[in-house]
Amino acid sequence: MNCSPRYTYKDYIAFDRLPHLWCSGCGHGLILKSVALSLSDAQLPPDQVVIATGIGCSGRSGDYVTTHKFQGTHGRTLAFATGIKLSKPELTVVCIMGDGDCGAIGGNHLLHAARRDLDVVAIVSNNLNYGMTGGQFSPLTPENSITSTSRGGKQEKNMDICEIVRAAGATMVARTTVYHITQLRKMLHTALNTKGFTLIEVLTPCPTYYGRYNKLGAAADMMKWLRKKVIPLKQYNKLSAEEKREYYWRGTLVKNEVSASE
Ligand SMILES: Cc1ncc(C[n+]2csc(CCOP(=O)(O)OP(=O)(O)O)c2C)c(N)n1
Ligand code: SF4
Repeated sequence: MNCSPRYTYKDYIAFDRLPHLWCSGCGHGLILKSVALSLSDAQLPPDQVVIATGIGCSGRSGDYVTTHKFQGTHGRTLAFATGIKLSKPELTVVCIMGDGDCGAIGGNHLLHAARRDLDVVAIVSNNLNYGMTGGQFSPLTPENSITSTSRGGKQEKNMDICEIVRAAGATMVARTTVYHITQLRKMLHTALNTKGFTLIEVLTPCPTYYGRYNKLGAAADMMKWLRKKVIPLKQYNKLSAEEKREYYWRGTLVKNEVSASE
């Protein structure tokens, strides 16, 4: 008997569209490969999957897949994804959005997608700024960060997109980073087997803008920065309020439903 999987991650990547347009050291490709790996883990036929993206560097992810794809207008991806899922419930819908796309202009759609708790996997590629338009700050940019629109440090408070989506009623909410790539693959696999709305926030480097403006070094240094800065949820919960301002948690914040794989 042949036990090898029918679909490998390569079946979901459009190799004829490469090379991609992302800068060297950008994390968006790692997120895309993790999505492809998790689709192969779930053995989903490419023609049963829709990758829906927004506008931004992360929004170009759909250019490099063999699945169905849809690129919505800036911030509106989840509204389109809702329509796709309602009209074709048999399809697996995965949205890939930037922190600006999903957290700023698309914030209202995010709230209502979570509230409707539709069976959609939403990934926020949080590179802490607007990459495509030149490194402006987004609601998810940490306080005091240097960006092209906060030359003296961002004065506004950071927004915790996971807490917001939890309050809105999502079935699953999780956060990790591209450094913790095995955790990301497992989270995606769980999300694909979960009925209801899932949000996975993935912290990822933008060495070209956020890293350069904040003197975080080259891409490899930014990966070490993610390793240090993003700690397990249990460890984070033991910190004082003051210490928490310096770190992100990673792990699963909410998982309301038993997944098919568990
Ligand atoms: C309605 C509208 N407003 C503004 C823009 C300009 N715009 C294009 S991409 C982008 C932000 C991209 O940042 P993010 O979503 O964080 O993705 P990244 O490029 O960092 O992956 C903006 C403001 C647009 N395309 N459409
Ligand atoms: S500008 Fe930033 S987010 Fe955009 S491709 Fe380059 S490194 Fe990636």
